[in-house]
Amino acid sequence: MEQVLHQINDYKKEIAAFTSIDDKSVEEFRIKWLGTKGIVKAIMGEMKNVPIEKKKEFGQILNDFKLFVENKYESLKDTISNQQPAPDSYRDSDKSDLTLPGDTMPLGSHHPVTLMKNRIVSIFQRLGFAVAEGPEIEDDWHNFGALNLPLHHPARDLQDTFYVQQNPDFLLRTHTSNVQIREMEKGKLPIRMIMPGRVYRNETVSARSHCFFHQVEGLYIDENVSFADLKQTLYFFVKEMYGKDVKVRFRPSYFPFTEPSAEMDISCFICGGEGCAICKKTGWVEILGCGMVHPNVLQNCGINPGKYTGFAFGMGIERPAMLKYGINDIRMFSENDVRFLKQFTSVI
Ligand code: 2NM
Repeated sequence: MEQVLHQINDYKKEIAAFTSIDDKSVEEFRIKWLGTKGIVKAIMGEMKNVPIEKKKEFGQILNDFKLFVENKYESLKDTISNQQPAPDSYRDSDKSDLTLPGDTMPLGSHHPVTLMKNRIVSIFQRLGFAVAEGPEIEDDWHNFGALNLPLHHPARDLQDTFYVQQNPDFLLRTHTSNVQIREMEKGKLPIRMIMPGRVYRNETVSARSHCFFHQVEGLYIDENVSFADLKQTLYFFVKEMYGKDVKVRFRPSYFPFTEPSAEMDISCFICGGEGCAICKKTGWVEILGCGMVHPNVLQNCGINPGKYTGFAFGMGIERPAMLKYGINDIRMFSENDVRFLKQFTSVI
């Protein structure tokens, strides 16, 4: 028993000297002293070896010891929970590894239609074209009338054009030419502008065509603008867009708003002109329509066709984007499937 009393005194010294730095060491303290296999439990076991007349005295000592350990444990817990968390990260610098790389930021991406539009627009900007935009809900005059489309032209048909149901004087523009008309009406000449934007056609949606898509149109009006200017401008565009080895051809065409009118093909950039599915074995791919602005259109916008001439052109954005990025269904562009969109991360 003498021995046990000595032991208890040694334990008390050890416990009194103990300090903790964190939750973990406090828990280790509890397990060591107060756990089910701990020292306090073991010492209590000594009671059975104590002679009956000493039990009261010894029991008191053991109880005191147990209380002593429990109080220490409670005060250790208090010290830890009273420790304030560091108010900011550099107070923590002894625990943080400042040489670690920072967290990566999630990157967004540009939509492939935006990517293609930006490529087209920036080529014309380098030639001095400014960018203009206009309304997608338009009146009949700016979408059709001013563009020399006769009243019963099939494009005006409900079959092809979305009219606003509550007020059929308004429609969803079928091309961005409405912006050209609005710029010409302002009467500030010369005009050298390109007009990118969304347009709407009442078509059955399929993998190849959609009821809305995007266009870039261009307009250049000044004194003495000729078809040669049109051709050289478009040659420059094709060279910048598709490379210097691509061949170009113009085919005569018809649009009510241009005279003469043409469609422009480039040698197939998939097969190089050998003939493939993209060019339908012709070796040529149509990329845009163009022409000299019809004198009636100039007149409609208050521009004197005896003094001024101009050229205009228009091209779609989705089809070249599909060819460039290998997209085989036009509906992908408007489904907003993140798995599709995030493939364009870091593309500029
Ligand atoms: C095209 C093709 C040819 C065009 C003409 C005009 C305007 F307003 F000046 F008359 N704007 N856009 C035009 C000409 C558009 O797209 C295939």
